[in-house]
Amino acid sequence: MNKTQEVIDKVSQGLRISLSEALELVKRASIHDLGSLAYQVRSKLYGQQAFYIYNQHINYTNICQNACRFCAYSKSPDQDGAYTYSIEQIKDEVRSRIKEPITEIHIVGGLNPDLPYSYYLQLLKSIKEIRPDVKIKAFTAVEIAFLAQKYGISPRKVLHELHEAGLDALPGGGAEVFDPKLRQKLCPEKISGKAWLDIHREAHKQGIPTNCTMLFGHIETWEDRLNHLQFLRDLQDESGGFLCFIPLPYQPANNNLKADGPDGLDFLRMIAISRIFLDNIPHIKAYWVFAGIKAAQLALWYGADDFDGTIVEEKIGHAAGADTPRGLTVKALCKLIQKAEFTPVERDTFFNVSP
Ligand code: V47
Ligand code: SF4
Repeated sequence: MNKTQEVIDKVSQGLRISLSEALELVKRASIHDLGSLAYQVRSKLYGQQAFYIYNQHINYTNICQNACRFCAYSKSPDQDGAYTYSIEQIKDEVRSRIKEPITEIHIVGGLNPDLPYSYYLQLLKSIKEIRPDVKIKAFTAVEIAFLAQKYGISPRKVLHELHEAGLDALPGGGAEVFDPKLRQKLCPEKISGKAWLDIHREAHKQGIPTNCTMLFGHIETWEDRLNHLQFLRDLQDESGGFLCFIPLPYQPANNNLKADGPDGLDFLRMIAISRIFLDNIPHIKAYWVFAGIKAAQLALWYGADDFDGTIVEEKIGHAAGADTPRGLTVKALCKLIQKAEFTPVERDTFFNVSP
């Protein structure tokens, strides 16, 4: 039996594969074999269910002291289009959709040195006053590290205080690719991969679940991608706090990184190997905003089980050229999932499904 078939058999038997076996699969298995294997794994877990969430995105500021080369969203304070929402403006955003049955508000922003620490606590508290039942998934590990460093508080205390103020989960952004040499080229000012992992480990310790991501399809190799996944799998073995992995396809417009972004087959291979390799992370998200709606539908057949949500209104991917809508209605989202021959199932932030 050839080596690729041995690895396929191992996965079919529900066994964990090593990094070198995963490399063998992505490099040698046909897209059909890889997809059908990942589909087998996802359907053992969830059958034909595909999850979605009724959510709202708020990007509170685009002012950022970092200048990641792939980022088209960040601005310096004096640049045209730079903005920061006041707490009142955030409250208005939340109130403007109060009649909709939103269950999650997803909040991320740039590293704006002019915002006081109290802004972050107030933001969470104000939202919870208006919508006590909503879950808030906010602030990437990069924002947590920024607050800790700027205000001389440990990341542990920052997480604890934000949690007390209403934070329910952390989104997975800021992970990019963990390899230090690549990070130096992509985002030299950003916290290291180790620091990103340490903050997620600490969040998990405090009972705050988190998501994880990888930005792919730019200058990295398959070896870099799988090393990144290995770090995530190892931390999950230790702490168990990751809910979902989101491979983020690089969007190439309006930024300083000269790369094309992944094509459709590369995207599907990435989704499939994520489902196969990350055997301890419950969910794999096909983030339709970055992937494109049609590729996200296909991804459900290649190992993904989550479609994210209604969003309204995404700014980070769209600044970098994403040509998807800025949001979708629940009706449209469900129709897309059904047309892909899956059953839409609404979930909350923690992937609980209402009976
Ligand atoms: O951290 C920035 C990435 C992330 C580009 O946790 C880019 O449920 C592609 O993390 N092309 C933010 N990606 C988005 C994110 C996310 C999105 C949806 C759901 C969740 C979740 C998390 O976007 C950033 C960065 O890695 N990003 N620029 C770009 N040009
Ligand atoms: Fe700032 Fe995040 Fe953009 Fe990097 S990716 S420049 S940290 S907003």
